Amino acid sequence: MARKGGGGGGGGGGFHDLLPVMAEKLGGEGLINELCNGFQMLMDKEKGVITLESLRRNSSLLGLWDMGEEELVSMMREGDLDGDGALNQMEFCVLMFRLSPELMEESLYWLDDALEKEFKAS
Ligand SMILES: [Ca+2]
Repeated sequence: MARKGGGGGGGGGGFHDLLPVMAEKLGGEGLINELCNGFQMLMDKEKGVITLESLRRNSSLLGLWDMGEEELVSMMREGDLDGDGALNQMEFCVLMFRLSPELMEESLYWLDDALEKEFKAS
């Protein structure tokens, strides 16, 4: 009934498609909060960052994150801006926005601001 056809074809769907919908519903700030909640759910509780292992373990908890090992690995690689092998909250949020170009446009102001703070802080 609610099963989607699957069967190859398009570019994957999944959480990519969800972001613009969420953005509309929640507005910019609300979405950012949602993303950060996502981070909390996916992170390694002890380390306070998302590792490949915590991502693998927790992504299934979210249900909608229907991603294979390869996608997880490439997501980590793409998101890890400072190359320490883990995603911190900022890297995670930036990655989410990068994965959703539509949303990105609307949120550039926020990203700029956040990145500026991040770079100044480090
Ligand atoms: Ca990192």
